[in-house]
Amino acid sequence: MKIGIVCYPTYGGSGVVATELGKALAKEGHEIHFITYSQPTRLDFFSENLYYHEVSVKSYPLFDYPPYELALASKMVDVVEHEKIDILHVHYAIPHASAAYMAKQILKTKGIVIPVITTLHGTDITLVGKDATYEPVVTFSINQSDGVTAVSEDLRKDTLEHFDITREIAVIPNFIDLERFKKQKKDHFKKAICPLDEKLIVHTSNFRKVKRVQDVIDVFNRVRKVIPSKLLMVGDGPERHTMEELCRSMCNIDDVRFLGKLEAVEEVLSVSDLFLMTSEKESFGLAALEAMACQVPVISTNAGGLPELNLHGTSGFVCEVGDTKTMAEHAIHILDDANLGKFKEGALNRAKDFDVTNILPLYERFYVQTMENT
Ligand code: GMT
Repeated sequence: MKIGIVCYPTYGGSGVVATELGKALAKEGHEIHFITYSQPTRLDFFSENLYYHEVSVKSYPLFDYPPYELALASKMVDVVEHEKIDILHVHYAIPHASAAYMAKQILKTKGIVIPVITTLHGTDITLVGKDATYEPVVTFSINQSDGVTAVSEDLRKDTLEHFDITREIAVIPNFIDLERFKKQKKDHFKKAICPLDEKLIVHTSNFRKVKRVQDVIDVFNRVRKVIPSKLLMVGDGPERHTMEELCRSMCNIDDVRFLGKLEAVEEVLSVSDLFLMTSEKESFGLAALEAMACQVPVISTNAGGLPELNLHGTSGFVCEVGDTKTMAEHAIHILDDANLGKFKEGALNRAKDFDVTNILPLYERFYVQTMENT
């Protein structure tokens, strides 16, 4: 198949999923055309089946807000027409689904029928999309898509509850490449961070308010009083500075390191003992899955789709949002040498359920079905 993939090219989870999906489909022999405004972060190599079409937005003194959506729709029309694309798959509803609708209508006037699949990722529904600013357009463009998928059952339910949806939404969960995300031997790295054999706790996110990073620090603070441990904070975002200040006032700053954005996050995960995901909303929790694949147990909240991923008592523990006391108690239990091995194994076994080789065929089947029905 020739598949056009539209996504955000940045570090965000939806862009990562879209890029990894394109890469995996290309390996299977499909021709993949990424359409976005800059080179997707994880698309930094050559493959004969991968193409990248850049959307450039012309500015003009009249435009306070350059119309990206129009430039994107025009680019979709151009790529579908000239590359003979079979299907368009857009990730994150805003504004990709409505731009795809417009492209589809334009292509129709040229006698070209292009099926459109929209994958909902989370904040496009749970935060941004629900707002009256975008809700009518989101509802319309979901209903006009030829196929719609959500990355968890919870996100599917949430979408049906809050939007007037007249079509089916299939659940295709996110996935992981276990060839890349696996425990690597990085003992020298562990020694450098934990010279006294402390336990290593890690958090990765985009440091937005929705991640409740202050809870990560609170949990760490409780744990380190019982078990000698260190905390690594990976990623960057609007809350990072405030969180660094909070660490200074709450903990021994030598015990916490902020690493910023990391390309090879699996190297850090390889030496970690516990991953904390304290979000108040999380449709899936890809970062937690990456940790599990590297044999790192997870303490997460029960927000959104997290309980569908993290199995309470097996791959880690699931707690109420904000209940840092219980999170810390579970963390101390996991980090006990008598329990750690069992939880590491549980985390890896759970990750295997989301191996790309299990999930990719679900997307391929969905493409074929959607093309047949369009
Ligand atoms: O987590 C974020 O804030 C980024 C966001 C995105 O849209 O890129 O992630 C969402 O999509 C990911 C990939 O499907 C999911 O793993 C994340 O759980 C989801 N984030 C939220 O729902 C907050």
